[in-house]
Amino acid sequence: MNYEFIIVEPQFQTYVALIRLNRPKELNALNLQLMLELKNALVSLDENENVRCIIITGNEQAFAAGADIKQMESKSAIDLLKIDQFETWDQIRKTKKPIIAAVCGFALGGGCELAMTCDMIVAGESAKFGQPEIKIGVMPGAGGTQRLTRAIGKALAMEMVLTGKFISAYEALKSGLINRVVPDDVYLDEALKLANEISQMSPVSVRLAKESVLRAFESGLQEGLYFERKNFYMCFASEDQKEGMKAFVEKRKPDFKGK
Ligand code: DAK
Repeated sequence: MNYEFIIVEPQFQTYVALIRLNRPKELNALNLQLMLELKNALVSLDENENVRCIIITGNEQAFAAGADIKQMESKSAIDLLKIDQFETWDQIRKTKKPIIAAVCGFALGGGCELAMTCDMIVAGESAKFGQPEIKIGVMPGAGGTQRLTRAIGKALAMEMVLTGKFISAYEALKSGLINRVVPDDVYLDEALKLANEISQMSPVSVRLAKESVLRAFESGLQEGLYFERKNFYMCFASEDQKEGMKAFVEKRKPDFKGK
């Protein structure tokens, strides 16, 4: 597929695909076409049996500085309703394979929301996270008030959303928003290491475990526990479960086939 605003490498490394947001002059501002391309790429990588983990990244200046304000500026509420961008954003959330956001520079507004919609975040030291929509007279619209609050708690989320202040990579790490901070020149390598580690596991159990963690994040405890139990039983319908446990007993490395 031909993309204008993203670069996709389905076999960046064995089992690991890379999507690079690529509007560098606009700090990777997320216009409608970029989001559509991202959605299409994720659907295609999700179906690709040679992909087990996906990394989304930007460049050293920006992961993404938000939705494209120039494109949004003149829109009415009814225009937005008709465009129905939520369908595109929801697809990111629905991706079955794990997605790691490798963030350097700005992750603001929709950029921060995109990173939070991914499953894990690896950041370079210069990363800055923020929901500055309040400064342009709106508020987060792609999950920012919900995901940020659940990830870092009410106090800091409220301050960020109401003042638009940015937090550094280290503050983001301390508050539980991200998984790790590394020097800028190795943030992608570090994300890749994590992706490689996950890719060694059974794709079946990775898929079911991801769904279950998301359910914990997105629902009440009781509902989450029932969901987890169902998916736990389902692991036992896979050959990978037999192989994984057999390999443990036989003291060898498992050979997972995704079946
Ligand atoms: N949109 C469009 N262009 C942007 C942009 C953005 N978000 N951010 C930066 N740019 C452009 C700048 O206009 C500039 O373009 P030229 O003037 O050169 O043509 C170029 O990128 C470089 O930016 P600066 O010159 O401003 O660079 P600085 O280093 O001085 O400042 C900055 C960097 C990141 C602090 C600054 O650019 C900035 O404040 N940018 C805006 C950040 C922001 O407010 N982000 C939130 C946008 S609102 C939804 C889904 C998502 C959303 C809403 C709804 N639905 C599903 C319905 C999300 C909304 C948002 O994200």
